Amino acid sequence: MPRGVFITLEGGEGAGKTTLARRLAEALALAGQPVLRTREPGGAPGAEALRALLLSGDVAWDPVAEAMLMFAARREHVAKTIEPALAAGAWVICDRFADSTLAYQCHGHGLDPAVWHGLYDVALPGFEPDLTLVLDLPAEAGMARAVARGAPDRFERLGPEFHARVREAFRRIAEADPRRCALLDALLPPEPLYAEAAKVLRSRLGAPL
Ligand code: Z5A
Repeated sequence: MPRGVFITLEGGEGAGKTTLARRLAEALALAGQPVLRTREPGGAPGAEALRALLLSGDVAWDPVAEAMLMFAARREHVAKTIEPALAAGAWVICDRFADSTLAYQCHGHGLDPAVWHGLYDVALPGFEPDLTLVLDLPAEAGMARAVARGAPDRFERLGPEFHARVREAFRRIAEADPRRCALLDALLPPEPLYAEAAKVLRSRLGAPL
């Protein structure tokens, strides 16, 4: 059984990661490729418990503690869900991964990137995605989508400057690692965006799309 492929989707809120992940997973499954769709924080029982603490709890986390919890959830997710699926030959499509911690906790909230590197080395030595699709969306467009969804509160709480820093961080992550990353224009409507993503999966991974 050949090992599967690990694909991550990254970008700001409302960029369309969930929509694209669903579309890619459906197309791969239709083509006969076993596929697992998952997301972070979460994706394994312990990691989902940490997600509830991180996203719904009312703790104002210390930034280092928050990053440690993100990586604790991530290690649990990789060990219990992602690695077993890859070993069984599935293609794993993951909505957010370690780049989100770099973009949000470091570039968004000001955590020293050295902490991110240290936690990565401890939690996931030698492990990284085969491909990362970075969905690039201006912060104002993300806000407009949040309003259209009727849930602008979380977006507004962090403020436009925070979202602009996060967007810039994702762009820099993609530029710094073009072998792993592909930057996609998330202003495209869902089907053209899927077509662009499918082109990348075909050319880089030989996906049957
Ligand atoms: N976080 C962190 O700080 N550190 C970390 O390490 C990790 C996460 C892993 C997770 O939130 C939060 O955790 C997140 C970062 C932080 N936010 N904060 N604060 P989540 O899991 O609840 O949600 P999200 O990851 O931010 O996703 P989202 O806001 O749901 O957006 P999305 O998945 O990218 O978009 P979507 O759900 O596919 O679409 C959003 C809307 O736009 C929806 O109405 C769609 O119909 C519409 N849409 C989708 N695609 C398109 C296109 N192409 N054109 C037009 N409209 C579209």
